[in-house]
Amino acid sequence: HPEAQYLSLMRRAWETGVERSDRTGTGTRALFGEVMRFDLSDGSVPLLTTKKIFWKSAVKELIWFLSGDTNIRPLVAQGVHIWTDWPLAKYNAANAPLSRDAFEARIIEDADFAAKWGDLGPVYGFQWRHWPDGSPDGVDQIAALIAGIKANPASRRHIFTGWNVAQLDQMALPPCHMTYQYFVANGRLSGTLYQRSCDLGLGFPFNIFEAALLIRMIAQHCDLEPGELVWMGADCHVYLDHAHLVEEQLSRAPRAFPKLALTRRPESILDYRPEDFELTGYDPHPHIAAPVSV
Ligand code: UFP
Repeated sequence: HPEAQYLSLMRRAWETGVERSDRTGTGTRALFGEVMRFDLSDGSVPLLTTKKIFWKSAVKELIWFLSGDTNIRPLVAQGVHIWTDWPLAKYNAANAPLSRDAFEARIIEDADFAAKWGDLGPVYGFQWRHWPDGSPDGVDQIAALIAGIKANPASRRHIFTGWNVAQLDQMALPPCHMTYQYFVANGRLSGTLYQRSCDLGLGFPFNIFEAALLIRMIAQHCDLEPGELVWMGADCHVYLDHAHLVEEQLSRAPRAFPKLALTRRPESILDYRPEDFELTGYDPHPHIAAPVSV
C-alpha cells in the first residue's frame, strides 16, 4: 500500500532518528533526505487513511494560497484554524493574551484588527502570485507555470517556489513546501514537491494531499491526465510530544486511498471553489489530535 511509505518513514524517524532540540523548543527525532512516490493515474489521491484528515481544510488552504492572500481572515471565516497559532502567538506576546477562540472572533468581526494582526507576511500566496520584481503586481508564478506547460510541455523549467531569500525574515514561517516542479510525458502531468522541513505528524498529511490536488488542477487546465507525485523531504521529523500519535497510527492498517473528482472546470486555476472537489471512498481510521509546535 502506498501509505506504507509514510508509516515506514514515521517509524524510522521515531525509532532511529537523531534527537535534537529545535526552534520551537519541543524537540524532534529527524531523518534527512527522504523520497516517496504516489501514482495518481487511477484518479486516487494520497489522503492518509490511518487517521482522519480534515481534507476540506486542505482544499480551502490551497485555494487561499492560489488567491494570493496572506491574511488568515478568509481561512478563519471558513472555519480553518491551521494558521491561527502563529499570529496569535505574536499578538499574545505584545498584548493582554487572548484565547484562540477570542482571537479568531476578533479577526472575523474587525477588519482593521485582522489587517493589523492576521497577516502572515509575504508567505506562500504572495510569492506564488506576486513575487516582487518592482512591477505593481509582481510575478505571477502560477499563471506563468500554466502558460509554460501549455506552450512547451517538454520544458525542464516548470517550477514555482515560495523560497524568496530576500523576504524570509518578514514571513511568519518560511515556506516548508517550498518548491514544485512539473513534468509532462505521454499526455500525463507528474509533479515533485521539495519540502525542506516536514512535521511528519501534522504537516505531511496536508502537504502531500495539496501537492496532489495541484497536479490534478494543473492537469485539468492543461488537458493532461495525472501522472505521478514524487515527494522529497529534507529534514523529516517527528515531534517528541507526538508519541501517542506515532504509537496509535503505526498500529493501524492503511485502507485504499480515495478517488478525487473535479466536478467543474473553472475558467482559470484561480477560480476553484471547495465544492468542486469530490472524494469517493474515503474511509479513514478516527482522527488523532496532537499539539502543533509554533
Ligand atoms: N510544517 C510542515 N508543513 C507545512 C508547514 C509547516 O511540516 O506546510 F507550514 C512544519 C515543519 C516544521 C515547522 O516542524 O512546521 C516549521 O519550522 P521550521 O521553519 O523551523 O522548519
